[in-house]
Amino acid sequence: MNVAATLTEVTSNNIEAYWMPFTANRQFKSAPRLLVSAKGMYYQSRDGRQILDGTAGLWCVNAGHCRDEIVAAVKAQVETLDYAPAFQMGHPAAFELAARVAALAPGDLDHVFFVNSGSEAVDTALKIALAYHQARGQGSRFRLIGRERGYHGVGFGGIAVGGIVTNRKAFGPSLAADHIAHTHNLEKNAFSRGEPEWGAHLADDLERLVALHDASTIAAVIVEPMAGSTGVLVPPKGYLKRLREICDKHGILLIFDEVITGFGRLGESFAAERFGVLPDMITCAKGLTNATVPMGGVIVRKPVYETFMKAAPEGAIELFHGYTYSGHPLACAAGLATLDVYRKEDLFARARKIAPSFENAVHTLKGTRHVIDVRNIGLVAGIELAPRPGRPTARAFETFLKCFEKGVLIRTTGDTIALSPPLIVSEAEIDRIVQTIGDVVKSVE
Ligand code: PXG
Repeated sequence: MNVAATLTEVTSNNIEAYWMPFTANRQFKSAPRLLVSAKGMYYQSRDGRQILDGTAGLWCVNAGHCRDEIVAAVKAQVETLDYAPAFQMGHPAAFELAARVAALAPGDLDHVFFVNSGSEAVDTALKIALAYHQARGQGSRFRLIGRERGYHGVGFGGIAVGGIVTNRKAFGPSLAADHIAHTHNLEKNAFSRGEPEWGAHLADDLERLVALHDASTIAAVIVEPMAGSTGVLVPPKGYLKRLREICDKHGILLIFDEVITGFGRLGESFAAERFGVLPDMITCAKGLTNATVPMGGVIVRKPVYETFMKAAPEGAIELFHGYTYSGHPLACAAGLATLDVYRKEDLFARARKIAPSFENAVHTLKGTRHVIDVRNIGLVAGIELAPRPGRPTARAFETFLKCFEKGVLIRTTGDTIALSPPLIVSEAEIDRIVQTIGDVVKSVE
């Protein structure tokens, strides 16, 4: 047992105060699952078990846990410069990290606005889109388009364009938003490997919204190039290209929400590169710092940034937006060290190389009781189970609990198991994850 881990105890006296996010609080607190340390591919649980991480935390620890180089960089930074004001002041690491991220991003995506999470990245990108159109005299473009089943975090902007009903229904009306159709279709695409053949035409749904609202009212379209949280929806072949074309035709900005897909998850630095489609903005977070310190960013194409620089009077602030912790020194140190690890170990290429083994392994679950689909791309897979009659999500959640008991961390969303292991995962670890899921799924009712 790690000594530090024993210092703080969760007891019946202190378990109540923490209101846990996206968690069934009452159920969790009756039987807590606690992690106390981590290294490489493994967590250690409070009861001293090694837990194989099949999900890179929450899709974020792409280089594996507690990497020495990243830990050392954060330690050195906190001893040197703990904080610097983010407005009208700067510190060198923020500039260096922005330049490094811009160099990784494709095309002329070469300016970076730093934030502290994926949700803030999304809200920032949406605000940039609205202000961009205003700066070039098209202020009537106030509408934002997302996609059914989309997840863009939990800010008011993100839930306006998001398409997951439970995340929106309690929070009232917000921004002017509408949604194109999602791309999920089991009849056509079940058990596809990589990008499904069917469905490029679903991008044309954007034309329906243009006809309904008129292009002159639409500022931007935001989609996850591969939808993660909703249960791993891989874009159909040609779909994203078509979306790009329709946006271009109507002067609409295209935003890729790459909070999950950024930093190697699909075997390239960004999904934009993987799919050969250049959006106007990319939102990122998670893998940017290997989740060691919270950080997100919006990567913006040169003409968008230049529009702001040209529109504002000399000496004026060009964008009235920012956070106390934008470009926080610790996050920047973690980000720089993380990008060094990715480069030194060529981890994006490693993900690309091991992806076929991962694909083969997850598809061995085809034919297992309850499994109605397996889909995958890069180091992501979705294994969809038939819902238990009358009790949707119960079968998948029970699978999650039993896998955890067997020492494997998976993630479930609805009735889909989502896998996204750190990019350092070995073939043997992939096999163990898949084998455990297979055994458990067979055993649950
Ligand atoms: N956009 C996308 C595409 C995301 O996946 C966010 C924005 C919000 O990021 P923050 O940092 O504000 O949480 C996300 C986050 C899951 C899961 O298991 C996914 C996310 C977060 C937690 C769990 O599906 N994605």
